[in-house]
Amino acid sequence: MNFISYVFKRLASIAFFLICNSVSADIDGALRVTQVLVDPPNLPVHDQVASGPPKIVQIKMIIDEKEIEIAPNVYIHAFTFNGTVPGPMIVVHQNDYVELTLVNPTSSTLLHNIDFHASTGALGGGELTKVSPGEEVVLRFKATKAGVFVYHCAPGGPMVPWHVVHGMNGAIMVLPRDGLKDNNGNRIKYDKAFYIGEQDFYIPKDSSGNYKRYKTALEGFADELEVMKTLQPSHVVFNGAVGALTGENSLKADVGDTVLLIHSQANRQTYPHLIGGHGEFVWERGNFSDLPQTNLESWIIGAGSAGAAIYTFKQPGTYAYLSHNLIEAFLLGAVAHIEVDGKWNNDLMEQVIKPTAIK
Ligand SMILES: [Cu+2]
Repeated sequence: MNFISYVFKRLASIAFFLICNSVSADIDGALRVTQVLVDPPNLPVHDQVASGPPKIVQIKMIIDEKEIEIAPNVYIHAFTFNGTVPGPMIVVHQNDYVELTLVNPTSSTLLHNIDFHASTGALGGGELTKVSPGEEVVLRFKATKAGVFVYHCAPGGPMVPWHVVHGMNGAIMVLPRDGLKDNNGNRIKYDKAFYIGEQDFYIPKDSSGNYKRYKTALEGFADELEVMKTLQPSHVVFNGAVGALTGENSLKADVGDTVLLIHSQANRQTYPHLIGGHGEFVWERGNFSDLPQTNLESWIIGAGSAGAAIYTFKQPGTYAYLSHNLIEAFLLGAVAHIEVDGKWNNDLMEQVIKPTAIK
């Protein structure tokens, strides 16, 4: 009995060894970890400084075609990674491997894929990740460049901009293995990080001037292409809808918090500005290999890229973080609020005399 049990245990351990090796030995035995993706503006749990050698970071994204309300009574059949606009932020360290399982459920109507600007080769993975409804695919790429980068769907031809302006984009942050550095090369730690994904929408209007609502995404295709070709978005919003990051949905911080704000725009240029604060350290084009710029009043995120800015809050209050194309911020929706708690510093600002009648 003991002998049978011994043989059984040996066989089980050999089988276990083979299974483990068949999974982990494909990249020099790199450790596999699973990253649980979360909805923006939050980032997944992550270390700011890498521990150990490069890992294989496994993630899973499920494509979700769903109608969303982007402003009161304005709807679009969004194409999403994991159900949100933008898709989830991925966080890895330089030279980690990103291993994505991309699932296009049978409930979908269209083919989708993913182009990672952080990757090298084969249309950013776009050529290797085309999945029709009912299919899934696994792509692995090495994140060799440190920075923040856009990813987006790119199925080909006019479908590329059409899918992108239906919300099918997101971002990945590839941190230097030893963390972020300031302009003197000293380590910066952030207390909080938020992901703001800016989205331009092009919603057609009917002859009465009301926004049109379609039964299916494809029904709106021809109308939407005409609006898209004007290059004049009907809405420019943060995180999928007007007001997604204001009021009850405001971001929260305390005086003294060092906050990392990552901002992506997959389709056009934008100009982030923090009213009442500054971009103390800014990677305007998202490249963490270069030293950051300092103390910017506003900064430029190029079309098809992400940028990152760090600010340590010094005063309490409600800060507006917006596109300083103020028409887009105040009339089209590109604004977020950050509510900051703490003690007011009169040395930095004080109302010396309240408004009174002119003497
Ligand atoms: Cu798509």
